[in-house]
Amino acid sequence: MKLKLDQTIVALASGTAGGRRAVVRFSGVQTQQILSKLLSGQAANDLLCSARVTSREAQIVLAGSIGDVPCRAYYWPDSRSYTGESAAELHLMGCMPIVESTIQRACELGARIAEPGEFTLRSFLAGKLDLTQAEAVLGVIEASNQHQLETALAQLGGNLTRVVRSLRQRLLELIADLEAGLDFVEEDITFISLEQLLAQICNIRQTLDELHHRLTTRTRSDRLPRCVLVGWPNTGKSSLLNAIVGSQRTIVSSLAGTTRDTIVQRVHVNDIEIDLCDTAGIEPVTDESPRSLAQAVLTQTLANSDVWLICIEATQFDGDPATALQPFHRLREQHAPSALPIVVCTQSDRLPADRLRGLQQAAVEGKWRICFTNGEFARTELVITSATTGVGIQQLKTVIRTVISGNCATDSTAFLHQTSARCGQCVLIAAEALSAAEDAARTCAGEEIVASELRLALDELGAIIGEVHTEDILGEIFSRFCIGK
Ligand SMILES: Nc1nc2c(ncn2[C@@H]2O[C@H](COP(=O)(O)OP(=O)(O)O)[C@@H](O)[C@H]2O)c(=O)[nH]1
Ligand SMILES: [Mg+2]
Repeated sequence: MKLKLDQTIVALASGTAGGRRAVVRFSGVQTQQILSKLLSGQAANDLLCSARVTSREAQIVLAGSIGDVPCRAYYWPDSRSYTGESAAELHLMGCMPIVESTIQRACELGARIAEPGEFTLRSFLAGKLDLTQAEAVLGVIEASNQHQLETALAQLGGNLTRVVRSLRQRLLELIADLEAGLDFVEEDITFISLEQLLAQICNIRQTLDELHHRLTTRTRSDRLPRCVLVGWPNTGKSSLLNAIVGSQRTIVSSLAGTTRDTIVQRVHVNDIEIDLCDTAGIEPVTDESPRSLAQAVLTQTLANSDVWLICIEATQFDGDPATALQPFHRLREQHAPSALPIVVCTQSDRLPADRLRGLQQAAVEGKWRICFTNGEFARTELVITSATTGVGIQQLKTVIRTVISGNCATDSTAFLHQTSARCGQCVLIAAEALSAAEDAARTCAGEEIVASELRLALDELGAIIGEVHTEDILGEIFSRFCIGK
């Protein structure tokens, strides 16, 4: 991406699908000059006058026309605009031939068509937004549900910026102390003691670790938490989905192998939305039949899910929990080691009363609270349900909600997937640099070495917000925008 900031750019900023109004956006040094030639009559004069009397207004609004077509012009004469330079918007009738001829005329008068994301790029370069906020602008544009919009707005509001800026400030102060010490090495003045230095490094390192955890938290913020029903054929997975949804969404049958494709249904569990997936039952088929293909689809769904509802039919609960869960344990290790398991007993209405009581007792005692991987306890209660009577359905929703809120990012602390993917590595390198700085300080390797490791961490954090950037990074981020944004 070439940065041609001396040129004035123009583009349609509203949709091309045709609305009542269209917005043509301008930015650059020639904005006022081009606009005054585009507008006819009094509006053009007013614009010239307002520009001559260097305006105290951040925004000037003019009613005018382009040829015979009435329009409204919003003009920002100076750096107080979104892009940090002279900028304008023409609000016209939403008629594409009028819009196109206006843009063409603007180009004849010296503007050029903006590249994708170029308005936001100029805003970034003018210091109005940092990179994480620029990505959030894209997140807002692309948001397709309330959850995504809230995540993008929180990031636009600076939830990541604030953490990174404060970390950089602390690093800068530390580096300043170290370098001041180096300047006065002859005089033997100490600006920071070794204990203070180690304590500060350790403190910053902790914040970085927390940030890394937030950036890589299980639920990727660009989609809803995903919950999959997994179990042997005929355990009642499809019936359970229907019971949770409250309608006949997926086919139920006593014939094993009825469900083949993954069925995804968006549902509310208490106050949040999730994607609930019904899948084929696990079965060992190796031929080329559709049932075998269904197993491949199942594997993919399992790998992409945050929560596994492990469905076991009520009459199968006699044996040892560890043995019953062993196959699921293996599957999870293989496909989704970080998925959160919840054990669900299905068809509980089929149990005689005494056996049901025994199972309820086992649930209360936590007998089915199983350790899944490497000592990491999946703190999951056994939830006893029946799709037929509706028993346990509300409890299951509550457990899903609790598991998700305990382990997945909420909107205000989550970051956009694009940002997390870009920044996770920077935070990791910064944390490693801090460890190296700590080692260097402990072994008295020299304050220059400690300072150079801290500078490395500083640069990595700078890359997150864009204080340190390359054209490649900018090109990658801004080329994903549409023209006009
Ligand atoms: N009594 C009883 N039968 C159920 C219940 N849930 C499912 N079934 C029956 O079990 C069979 C398999 O159900 P289905 O939901 O298709 O199981 P899937 O193969 O795991 O999706 C069907 O005949 C259902 O009517 C339940 O809660 N109680
Ligand atoms: Mg089914």
